[in-house]
Amino acid sequence: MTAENLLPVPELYAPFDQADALKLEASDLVSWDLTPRQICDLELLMNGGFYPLQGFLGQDDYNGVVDNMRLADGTLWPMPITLDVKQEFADALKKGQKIALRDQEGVILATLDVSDIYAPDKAKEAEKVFGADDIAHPAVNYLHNTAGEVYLGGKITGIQPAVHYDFRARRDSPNELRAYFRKMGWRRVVAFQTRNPLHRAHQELTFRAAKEAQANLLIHPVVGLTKPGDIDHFTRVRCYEAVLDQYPSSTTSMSLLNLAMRMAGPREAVWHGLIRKNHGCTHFIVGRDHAGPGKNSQGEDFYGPYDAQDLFREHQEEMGIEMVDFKHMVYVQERAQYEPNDEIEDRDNVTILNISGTELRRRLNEGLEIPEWFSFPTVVEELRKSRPARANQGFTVFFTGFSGSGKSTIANALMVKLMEMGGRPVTLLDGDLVRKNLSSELGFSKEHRDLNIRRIGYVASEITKNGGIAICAPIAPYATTRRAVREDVEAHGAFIEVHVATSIEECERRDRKGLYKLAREGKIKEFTGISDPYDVPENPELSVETENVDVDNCAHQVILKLESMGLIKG
Ligand code: PPS
Repeated sequence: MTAENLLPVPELYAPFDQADALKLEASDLVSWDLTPRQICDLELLMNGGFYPLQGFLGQDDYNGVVDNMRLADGTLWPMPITLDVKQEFADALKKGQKIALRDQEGVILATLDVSDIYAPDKAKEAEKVFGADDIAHPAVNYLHNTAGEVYLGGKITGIQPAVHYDFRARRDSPNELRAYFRKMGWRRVVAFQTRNPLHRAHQELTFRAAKEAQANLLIHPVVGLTKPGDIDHFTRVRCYEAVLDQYPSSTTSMSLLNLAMRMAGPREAVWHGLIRKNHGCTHFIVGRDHAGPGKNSQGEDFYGPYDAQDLFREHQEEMGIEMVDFKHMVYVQERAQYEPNDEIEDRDNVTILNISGTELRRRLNEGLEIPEWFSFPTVVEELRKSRPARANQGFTVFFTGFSGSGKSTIANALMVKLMEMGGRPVTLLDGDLVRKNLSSELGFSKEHRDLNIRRIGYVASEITKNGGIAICAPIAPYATTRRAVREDVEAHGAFIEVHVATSIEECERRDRKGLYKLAREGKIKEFTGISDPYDVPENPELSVETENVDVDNCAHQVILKLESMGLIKG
């Protein structure tokens, strides 16, 4: 490996003395408010983390990357870095126009010279880049349900980096890291990518990887966007800081990477490698199921466990960064140490211990012991602070069903029962109440219904985050919107979807509010179940039948479900 890793990587910022003038000029341009994912991408474009990209991909580069992981000029690049926008925004643009890119507070971070405006084939992108057009994959779900319909491509001129107020001293651009390695005389550096807290096994394997590669170690965790449901980066960084003391001093460093992960397994591993090369690293640890997205909608893994290592190995020479393959470390009780699982020769005579990620979550959720051989007490303490046992966490019960199905009545009964138990504040976000207080300007088009449900989801996720119980009872007819709410809530606590499965015939027969009659007469348009769709929940946590069961019993079924999930104590 040459010392090329110590030289600066090109950045896309405007020269220092021109930035103010550019900013002034940019304030008159049409501007696009970047999404959180686009802000992460822009930061790495501007600071050279995505070198050799010069901006968001134009159509030829995009096609090349999707089809064969190469830019139009043949350069290896596995991930489409695209600026997705809404159709209306794109319709008002012309090729050759310059636009301003703003962060979520309205600060102008860069300008884009729009060279390409194109509609991607999203199904093809999903198949080729993520391996399947299946929205169980978080990036495919994002592609279809969050990303805009049109992509803009073109060169970026950076005006200022995105501002971060948290862990400022721990964030480094590629050139800042290169300068640090130069100063420390680190010519060989092995990077460890992670989106999870580090426990003893990780500490052991990273230390071994560094020894094996005769390199220094860079712990390089992702703090941009990771997989929905992951532990938040604030908690993780405090955990990493607690582990850093465990490495021999001055051999190891940590820096935070503001990357928006896609969970694309093999392609993601190659992408991670290129990003680490740009950050001055010479080696990169690739593990089993690197950046794996979990199971597909058939319950199978999206990628084979070693696909990422295979693809990386195939390209590592061209990439200029070497793979160190991750060993699966397990604890051998008799020798009180971690050892690579496949190197234990006397396995019939020793006790091999391991705690999986799922088992760890269970122990945290149930407040059970986490042994010292598994993790460091300081790490466990941090985790327990942010993830108390389930019985003390907030959660959301989300009722969905036709108008007049009994949602509100059951939700009210549930609220009273939970208030009788005490311990956590309970808030009811009933459909009618929300429409009066939060969504009074909205009607019943798909767009308005989605907005209404996203508002409910936002409030519920805030309540859940702060340890309360949110009970929601809207119709919520669209599965994709319910899924989005689930994701918002599950970042902070449990989400229990309850389908109030009263048939449309029964709701119409009851017609409590007289609305079905009006809907049949065409006096109310877009009425759910009559002249508007309802996606029946496929996998709700609970489905209650109201036709032969009374309200008290339905509410009790929910209580039993909550007990079985450990959310309330029996
Ligand atoms: S949605 O789709 O989730 O946004 O609906 P929601 O906010 O729960 O509001 C449903 C209540 O509004 C009344 N209503 C209608 N429902 C469905 N379709 C149409 N077009 C409509 N117009 C008015 C109806 O009384 C619903 O109350 P519930 O409590 O569900 O019976």
